[in-house]
Amino acid sequence: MKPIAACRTITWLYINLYLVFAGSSLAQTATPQQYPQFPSETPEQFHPAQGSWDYARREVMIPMRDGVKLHTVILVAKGARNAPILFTRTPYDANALTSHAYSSHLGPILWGYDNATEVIIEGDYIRVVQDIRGKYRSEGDYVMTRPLHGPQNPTPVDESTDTYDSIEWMIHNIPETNGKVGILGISYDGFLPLMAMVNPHPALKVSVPMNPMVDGWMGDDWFHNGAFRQQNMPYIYEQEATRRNDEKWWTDHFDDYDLYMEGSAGELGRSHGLEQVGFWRKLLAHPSYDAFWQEQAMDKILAAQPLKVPVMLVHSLWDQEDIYGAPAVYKAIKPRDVNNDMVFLVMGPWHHGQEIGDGTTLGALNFSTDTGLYFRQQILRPFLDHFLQDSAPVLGIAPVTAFETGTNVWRRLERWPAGCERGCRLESGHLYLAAGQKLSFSPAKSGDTVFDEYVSDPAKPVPYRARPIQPVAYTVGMTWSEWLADDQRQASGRTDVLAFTSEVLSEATKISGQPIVNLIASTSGTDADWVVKLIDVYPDEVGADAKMGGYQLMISADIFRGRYREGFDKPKAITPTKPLLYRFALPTANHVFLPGHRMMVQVQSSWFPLYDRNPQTFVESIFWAKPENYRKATQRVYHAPGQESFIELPLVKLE
Ligand code: PG9
Repeated sequence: MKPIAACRTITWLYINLYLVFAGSSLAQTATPQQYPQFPSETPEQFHPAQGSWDYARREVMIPMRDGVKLHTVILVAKGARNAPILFTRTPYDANALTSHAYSSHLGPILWGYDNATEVIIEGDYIRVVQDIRGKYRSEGDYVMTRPLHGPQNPTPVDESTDTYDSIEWMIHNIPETNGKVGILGISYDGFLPLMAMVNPHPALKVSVPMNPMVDGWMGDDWFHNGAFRQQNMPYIYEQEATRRNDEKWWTDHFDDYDLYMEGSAGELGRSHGLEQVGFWRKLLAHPSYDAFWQEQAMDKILAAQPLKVPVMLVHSLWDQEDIYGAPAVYKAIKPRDVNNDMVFLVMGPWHHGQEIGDGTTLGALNFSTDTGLYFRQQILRPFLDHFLQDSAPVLGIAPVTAFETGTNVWRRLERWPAGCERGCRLESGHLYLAAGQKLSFSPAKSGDTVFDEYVSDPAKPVPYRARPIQPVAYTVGMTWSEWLADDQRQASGRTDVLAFTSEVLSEATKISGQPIVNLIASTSGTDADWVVKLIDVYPDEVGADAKMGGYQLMISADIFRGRYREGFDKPKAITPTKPLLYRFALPTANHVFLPGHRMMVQVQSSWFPLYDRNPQTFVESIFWAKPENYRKATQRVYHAPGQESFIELPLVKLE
């Protein structure tokens, strides 16, 4: 809105006050001054001359059913006809996702996050990327992973209706399309293709949720089994403080370990003004698995929906952000896929989203081949082409394509979990945490020592990776994405970590599926966290790759907050010193422990600062634990007859 002439002086005064008191960023949002006799050299709107480009770029505002308009970028290769649409919806800036290079060619433009570039270019797809409501150039209100209309969302609109309305508009307003739409995306943008499967538009022919956020409490971004992932606080801050993420989190520490030692997560949030943003207030109000979380868990929602759209769920075996989501949705909806031709699963040796980039290495691991490129060319492209191209080429991909780590080969499987294509079966095997910090497939004997113990001190929590600890970030030099593949030797030598180790394996031991922890443990406190890590210990010398000598590679690991032992919605104090069963599932693995390697299980009571510290004294909400609540505790892990701690392994046996 332009200021009327009489108000000019006052407006100018205010602008100067803004500049003085609030910093220059506010000046950008102030009403621009107009000097007709000396006009701005910047046009109201700039239109790039696209004549030399090999594609057309259109930016449109697509109206939703409630009148809100969503900013949408449409990229169409010149000469395209009857082309299917690959659609991504995002809270991460549609312009940034479609402007990665200064080029007149579509390929370089599409490099990066969410863009399976080879697939789009070679398949002549129309690429559409949209800002979801409330973010960047779209109108409307933003709500974190906006729940479906219902008890958690009283409005008539949600990500499902917005997808429907957008597709309806696209098939009628993009003349080059064949009217078939596929939706794909990673993480938050992978949650959105799941939302698209609820009351889907008939033109939606396929959905590809990659590393989707599915259940924020159970095992994805916000909590794991009740332990809060506090290093995501900067994400919440930047994502919700402003529409365009231009307000940045700050820290006075180089090492995140020091930052999060300052106090509880609640206090840290308060010191940063985080309570101004709605999602943080909701997190503070819902530390347990109550209706707020249960009613927006996408696996539960989709299990109750008819299955109408073929879906390819893409999972990363070392996903440091959403390791729960894709396998959970597969488990929830697979029973509806009676002909085994609608629900596909791909699992690769990747960190979060790595399938879209170079998949040759992950931290120290080297797979000797680009597993990301293989996924895009041999799995994703045939899948999309089959369902979206008018020529509908033969599908040719297996219902499950799983990379087997250790042996480093792709397996084509009929279902998940399944040990192999044929000639084997899955069998549960108990791997016992035994006396003398040994691991064994035989149960405890009388005469064995009853327990091992350690002191967990919240004043010196176990770092989840070697210090200094970097923030959760993807900028140059940041290695957050690799942390699940870090060498665990940095933890195994600590006095507050128990490391149970097997003999050297004489034959290959393969697991496919989720290991289940059965820990019999006690604490001298009234609350405790239990971190259990299943590790592959490499031989001391690895001829082919010397740096892997003695490497301790996590295969499957997670944290469990003890107060939820009797139910995730029922936090309860733990009876001190009483041995109790803690039973929980670890993330999906598909791994072969090779001969010459050893298995290891590490147990510890903190994974800091990724997870907030358990004060080890029961308090109503750990978000608000006071300094005096943080106390040392003696933790015991039992391994006596009748009190055996073990991990149920999904062992693959040859028939
Ligand atoms: N893991 C990120 C996220 C997903 C959903 C909610 C919040 C964060 C992401 O990479 O998008």
